[in-house]
Amino acid sequence: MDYVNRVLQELKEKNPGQPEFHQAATEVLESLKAVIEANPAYEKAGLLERLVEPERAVMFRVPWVDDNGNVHVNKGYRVQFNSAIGPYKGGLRFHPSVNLSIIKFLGFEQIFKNSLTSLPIGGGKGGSDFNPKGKSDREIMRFCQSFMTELYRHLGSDTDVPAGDIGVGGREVGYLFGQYKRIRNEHTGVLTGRGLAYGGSLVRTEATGYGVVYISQEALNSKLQGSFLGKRVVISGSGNVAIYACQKAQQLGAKVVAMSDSNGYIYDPDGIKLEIVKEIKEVRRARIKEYIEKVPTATYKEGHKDIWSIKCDIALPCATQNELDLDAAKTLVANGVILVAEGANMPTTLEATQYFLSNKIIFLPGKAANAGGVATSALEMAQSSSRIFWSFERVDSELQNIMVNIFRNIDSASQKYGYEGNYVVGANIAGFLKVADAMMAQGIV
Ligand code: NDP
Ligand code: 2IT
Repeated sequence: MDYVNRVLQELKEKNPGQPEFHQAATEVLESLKAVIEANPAYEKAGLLERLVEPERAVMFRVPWVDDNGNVHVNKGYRVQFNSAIGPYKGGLRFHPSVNLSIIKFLGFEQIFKNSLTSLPIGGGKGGSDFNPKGKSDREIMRFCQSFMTELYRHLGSDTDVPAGDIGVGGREVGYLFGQYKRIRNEHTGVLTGRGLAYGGSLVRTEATGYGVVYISQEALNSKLQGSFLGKRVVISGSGNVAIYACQKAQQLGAKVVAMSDSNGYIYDPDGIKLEIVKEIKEVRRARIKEYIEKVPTATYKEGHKDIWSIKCDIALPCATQNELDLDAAKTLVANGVILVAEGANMPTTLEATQYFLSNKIIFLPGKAANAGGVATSALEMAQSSSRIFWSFERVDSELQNIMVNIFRNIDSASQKYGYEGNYVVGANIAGFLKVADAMMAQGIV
């Protein structure tokens, strides 16, 4: 059995019951075969065995008291996966589905994504099975304070720097930061996605969604001499990533016709009115279904998966993992989709990914397409360290450059290794090589 398959088999044996982690590791390792076989030194150094084992994983109790005085206990996680090229960096997810498998898949992906940004950040991820839906502000605050009361000892602006993800946005980062500062008596860049009044960066809120569109625009331009102008776009989700992907796509002249939340999706053939979505989802944290009360010409359907049945040129899955399966991919291709870019982490199943690739659809995997968020987090870290903050235009232009360069790097890696146009292979190889160089240089650690 070859080295890659042996490591994958051992990984599955040693980590039973972690299907999302197996899925992410399988996708990455299988696409690295060409570089692994060309470099026997990697096997001698046990590089892959080390790469798939987190440097550290902490799991902890998060007790909190609700508004009625009832005690609750949630699970807390932080997986510090790889620090070869910089401090651990990656978001925190608060969602009832969170478990060790999900945090490990996210942390593993983050290693290669962060490497692709070209900035000095390692990979990590954390979160909790806490469900923020329906909780009061004070409950959210007490939960965040309890979560940080354990997590703080594992963090530091040069050690591990968390940020947001599903269920964790500006409000949660604020409460987490307040508790960190109180315990440590230090005002440092230990979390990103902070408010502008206390060390945050302009554009961080918009960065992931904008980045998805910037890299898609570059791919359309360089491969098809095309652009977003006049394109029909479907975006799943209506959270941070989806909203700002919609905003940038609209600014570039696209018509976004559908968005969703975990209950269902809205279809607005005249083009989504984003201010209404923002008011429902950002301000009131309500259900997207309410959109049709404001826009009677739009329709709502229960169940979020059918959103991919809507005809579009560009599909941007921006909700969650495995939300786009083989059936959805077949429908999208039959309806003439030309580009799919993953705003979410691993939204496309392995079978659906293969289907897009074999049908020559431009497919931009999450670790490239959604890297704009963490890249801008690294720009926030740079601004915090220098204690000087940049204009919106400066951060936005750095973000655009980073996304264009990521596309060029994954495109040239795909060509160099004989997989032209396969950006899954291109992104995995380009992201891996820098991490591998750093790990080889640092010895068996
Ligand atoms: P948010 O919490 O802001 O929004 C998540 C959106 O996805 C909501 O509309 C939510 O619906 C929907 N959603 C969540 N879980 C499910 C589910 N199980 N099934 C269907 N829909 C679901 O999160 P973000 O926008 O920040 O994150 C979205 C994706 O982007 C995630 O995969 C995240 O890992 C990824 N990502 C985020 C980055 C960031 O900077 N925030 C950076 C890079 C990637 P509802 O309102 O009903 O819960
Ligand atoms: O998946 C991701 O890249 C994020 N949730 C953002 C991480 C970060 O540190 O900004």
